Amino acid sequence: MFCIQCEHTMRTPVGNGCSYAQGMCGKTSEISDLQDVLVYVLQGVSAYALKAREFDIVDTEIDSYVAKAFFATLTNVNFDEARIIEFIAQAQSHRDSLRTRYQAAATLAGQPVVAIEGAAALELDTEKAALLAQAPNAAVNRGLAQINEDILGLRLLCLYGLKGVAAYLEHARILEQTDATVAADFHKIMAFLGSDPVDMNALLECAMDIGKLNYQVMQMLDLGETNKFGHPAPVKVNMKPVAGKAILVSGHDLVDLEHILQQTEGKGINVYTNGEMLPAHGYPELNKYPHLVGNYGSAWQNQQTEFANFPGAIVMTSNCLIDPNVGQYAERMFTRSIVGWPGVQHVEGDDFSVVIEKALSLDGFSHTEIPHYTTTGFARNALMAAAPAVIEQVKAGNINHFFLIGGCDGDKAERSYYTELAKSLPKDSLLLTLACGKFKFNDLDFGDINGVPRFLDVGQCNDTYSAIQLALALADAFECDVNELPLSLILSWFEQKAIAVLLTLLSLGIKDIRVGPTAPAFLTDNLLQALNEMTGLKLITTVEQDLADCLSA
Ligand code: FS2
Ligand code: SF4
Repeated sequence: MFCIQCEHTMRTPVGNGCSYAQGMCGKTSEISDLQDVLVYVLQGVSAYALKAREFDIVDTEIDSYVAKAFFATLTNVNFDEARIIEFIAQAQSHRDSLRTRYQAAATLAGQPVVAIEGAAALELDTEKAALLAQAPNAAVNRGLAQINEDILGLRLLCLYGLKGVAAYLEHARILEQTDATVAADFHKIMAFLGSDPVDMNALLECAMDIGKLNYQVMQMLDLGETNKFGHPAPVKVNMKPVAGKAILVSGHDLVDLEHILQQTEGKGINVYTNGEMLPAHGYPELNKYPHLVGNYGSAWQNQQTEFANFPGAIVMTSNCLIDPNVGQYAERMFTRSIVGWPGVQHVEGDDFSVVIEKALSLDGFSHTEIPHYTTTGFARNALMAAAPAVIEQVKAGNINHFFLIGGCDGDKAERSYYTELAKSLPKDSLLLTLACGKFKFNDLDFGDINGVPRFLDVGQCNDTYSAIQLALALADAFECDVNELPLSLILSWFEQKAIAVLLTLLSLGIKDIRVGPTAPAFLTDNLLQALNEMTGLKLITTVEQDLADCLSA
């Protein structure tokens, strides 16, 4: 086992990365190895998807499958060995199908048939032992003896960034947003990474291409969500329980939430959002359901206590899932889509009866607590509607700085930096936030500046797209470059969606981003220095120092 993809990876004096019997997330070495084999086989699928395209053979089902299966290997998504083995078998069959069709088309056209080496040539038995035997060849640090740590670091930056893109592609697909050009670009990068590249410049270029691709995918996702559920509008969300039977919906998939809301209508069940699902309240087509009563709990790392105390059924629609056996709620938890945990019931299709039955069989909340509210819904349209008032207040000298403090949450003590930072912001500044990192401060009252709320929750991690639109609009209004705006981006990262988002911001030329709580362990000091020289990317330091630097820039 060698996995170094998230911020919680093991860091030891003799080397970084989870490499023993189990990762910090609870992923066993066998699951980790099987996931490596899956990713390697998927790189082979992409290699043939690309070759097939030379003869206009495009299989959209396989395009979607590659992204979906890749998503299953993201941190805190799928811990179910049987499901990973099934993904590998399907991937092989898709690769073989594309290869056969490509070979037939090339032969028919009288062109030489190219046999692709590496990942694309791997023939696997689907027995677990045989798959595990292949793990050293498929490991993400394969061939380390032939390359230096900087090349490995760049390969991993690209691989993990692309994994984040794959997750957003799958979210977009569920919302009926697919794009043949985007799929081709995705396969191209996937196949390139499967070829074990060694050229530093090509890898750096690839990282920027991944960022640009992710921008397009976030745009597709934004379109899918707003087409289906309307444009988010600012809304107050109760963070406290209401008496009655209950279902908790966590993760990013708004379509699942809609199905649950539809199927629980009139059944006396209250539905709550959790974690990254909180921004769902801003969407008119979801907020219209009166039994969507609020949000329960905070970010993923608090699941084991918060879910244990939730007296209803729990649905994980996507990341982040952690061991449900610790809090003994596995029997009232349900996974969806790419999510999996052995022994937790997996719901396929759109029928949530089993979840509803479970919720009805449980006690629910016995009493209603005094409400406490947060506000969400400041996505693209709401931000654009607020922009004239914001610009007016900037011109009047009442708003002097914008902070984007967002990204992933986590349980490390040093993440209190983000709470302290939010509390310490000057009163003439606005705070934009997104993703689950907002739970570090979204229960605080930030007040307003002459009617403009100081706290603006833009949405989920993928709604970085909306924040970018606001930055571009402000730059346009003030006739300057985005980097000349009084705007500071201070990000927290944990998993691979955050890497994809970071690459997007870097590929757009956004400079001087701060990231924490620690640097990705797969990036060497050389790479961090190179990125700093290219983009000004730096690590967070102390609240006092960073604030002083941001305000004097
Ligand atoms: Fe939070 Fe976890 Fe959005 Fe990340 S719920 S860290 O995967 O995706 O953010
Ligand atoms: Fe370790 Fe993170 Fe990989 Fe889990 S996902 S094994 S915690 S690096």
